[in-house]
Amino acid sequence: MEEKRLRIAVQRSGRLSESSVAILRKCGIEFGNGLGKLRSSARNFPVEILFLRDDDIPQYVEDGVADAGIVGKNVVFEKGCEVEVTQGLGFGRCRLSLAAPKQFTYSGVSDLEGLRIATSYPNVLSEFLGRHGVSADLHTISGSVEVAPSIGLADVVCDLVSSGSTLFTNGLREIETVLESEALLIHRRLIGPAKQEILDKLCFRIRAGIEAEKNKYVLLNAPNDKLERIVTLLPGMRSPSVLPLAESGWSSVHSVIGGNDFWQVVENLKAEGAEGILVLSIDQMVL
Ligand code: PRT
Ligand code: ZN
Repeated sequence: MEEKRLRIAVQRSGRLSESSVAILRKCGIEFGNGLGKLRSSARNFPVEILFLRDDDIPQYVEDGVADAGIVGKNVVFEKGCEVEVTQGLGFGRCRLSLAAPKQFTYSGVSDLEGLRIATSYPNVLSEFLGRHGVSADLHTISGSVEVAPSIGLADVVCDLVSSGSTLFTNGLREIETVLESEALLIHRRLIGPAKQEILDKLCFRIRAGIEAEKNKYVLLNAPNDKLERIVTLLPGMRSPSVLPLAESGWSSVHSVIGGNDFWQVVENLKAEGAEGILVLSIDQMVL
């Protein structure tokens, strides 16, 4: 009999831990925070959360110890495990980049031919160099890759970068992006129908949360003679809702706008005569 509980592995302690727990909680799943524990069963949804080291997650998912997991694309690609990518989660963004001492002159990947490159990502890097027909001498080290050039261990490094400050403080300059990464939800290849159903429900909720974060809900009042212009500024999901106000000659307009450019839209609305503009965050958005 197939167990009717989906086991999801998340990073126990590290950069992805907080956001992994937060995205599951945002799906309405209630569970303990795993402090000092390896696993936690949800109280109101058929999932069990396993708290593990991120490097182990792809293998555990391939082996079926976990049915699904949340882990960086960089780790999934490096491990090369037989798992399916369910969807990108939009957090934990970083890039795996090649970086060289500031004085290094770089004009293209072929300049790396024969150089010593220190990295914790030998598989992703080999694949990248192979694709560019370049062979280099890779040194696999597990941490503090950025110090390798200054201690004479390597000419160039290939490491994860987010703000770039680690490279900068070590006198290194980013020269090439090897992989753009974010946290991924992954799942095992052969997942039974009961677990697939739970996974589908989970994905539905995750997508509603991600979509909601990309948008804002806007409400405003407008004199009826300005409505036509104002409505053209607000595409909405289908089209904006327009409701009459108690005061004659005025309407209330409700719509959804993209979260990135909402300031520009608000300024345009105000310029066209909108008043009492409210911009609200959206919790979930089901399209
Ligand atoms: O203990 P465990 O094995 O579970 O964790 P870990 O130490 O291996 O991983 P952790 O928690 O450091 O990172 C987990 C995941 O977060 C990574 O696999 C990436 O997918 C993602 N991530 C996002 C990052 C970064 N941003 C990041 N900046 N992982 C590491 N870094 C490091 C990078 O290695 C470098 O040392 O941060 C430094 C660079 O940061 P900037 O901001 O100075 O550029
Ligand atoms: Zn790790």
